[in-house]
Amino acid sequence: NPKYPNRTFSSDDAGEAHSLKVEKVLFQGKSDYQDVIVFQSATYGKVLVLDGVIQLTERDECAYQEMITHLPLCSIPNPKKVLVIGGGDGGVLREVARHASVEQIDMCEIDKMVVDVSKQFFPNVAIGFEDPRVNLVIGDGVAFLKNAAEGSYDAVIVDSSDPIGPAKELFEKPFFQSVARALRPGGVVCTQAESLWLHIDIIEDIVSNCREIFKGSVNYAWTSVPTYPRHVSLPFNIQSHGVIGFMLCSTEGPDVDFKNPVNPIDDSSSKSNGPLKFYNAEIHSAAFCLPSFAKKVIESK
Ligand code: AAT
Repeated sequence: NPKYPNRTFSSDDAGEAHSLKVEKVLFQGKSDYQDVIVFQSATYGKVLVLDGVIQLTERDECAYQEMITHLPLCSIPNPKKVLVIGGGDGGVLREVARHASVEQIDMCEIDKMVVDVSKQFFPNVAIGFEDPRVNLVIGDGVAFLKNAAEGSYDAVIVDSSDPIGPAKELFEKPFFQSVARALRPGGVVCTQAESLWLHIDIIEDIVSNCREIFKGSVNYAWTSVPTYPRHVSLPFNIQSHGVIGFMLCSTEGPDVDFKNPVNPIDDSSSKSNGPLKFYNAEIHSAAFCLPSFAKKVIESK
């Protein structure tokens, strides 16, 4: 990656490895945008891999999908209109659907193959597509947001892959500007924001862009997802790292205090979508506590 010359996005030179054993490759395809693989792992169930990067495993997807969704949606009262960028597996939709106040869920995912593969191999994740409030658009999230009506969303969730390949622009300033434009005053965004341990320079860039653009509050949160965010070269070396972060920002308007959730989930959808496995109010607040080395970088921006 020319922008971050010291960052390794390949497993070959990472200098460390936490591995998953591949039992069987179940699907291998090439879409217009990326290589798509599904394999059966020995200990994490089925795994979805895009361009050599783990996107989800059956065992730990709950941590990521619940946190990226409920950190923003539990931070504002009565979210009604929600936009999801990426997230073609449907897991974030499944989580948004737990919020009874939500009336409309738009999703813009670039790659139809991800949606199809998820429906075929990950029915407990793709169940999110069955909610009648969902409108799925297959297209580029950058273009979708450029054309979105101003002030139209209460929350935008950017469930995107890493800043190489089709998701590159989702980490850049013009994209954040169009997110801010599409949000109502006091609206919130939550974006996938890499690992404190591996990508502090990328995080630093994202934070400084967000501080310029979002005039409400700007926060970084993180959680543990054992299989993130590392890379795969079959048949060996399924590497993971264990930590993933989120950028949470609000636009100017009613104050949003992300650290103190105001909108607990009335989990009436748990019958169809299964119970929450990871998220709770304590872990919500705890996610914003940063290690000292990260505080220095993030709070000085
Ligand atoms: N919930 C699963 C986790 C993901 S999925 C990321 C999704 O973003 C993929 O389906 C990919 O096709 C989609 N995507 C990538 N670029 C774009 C774009 N420009 N517009 C719309 N969708 C896009 C993320 C896992 C994070 C892994 C951390 N290393």
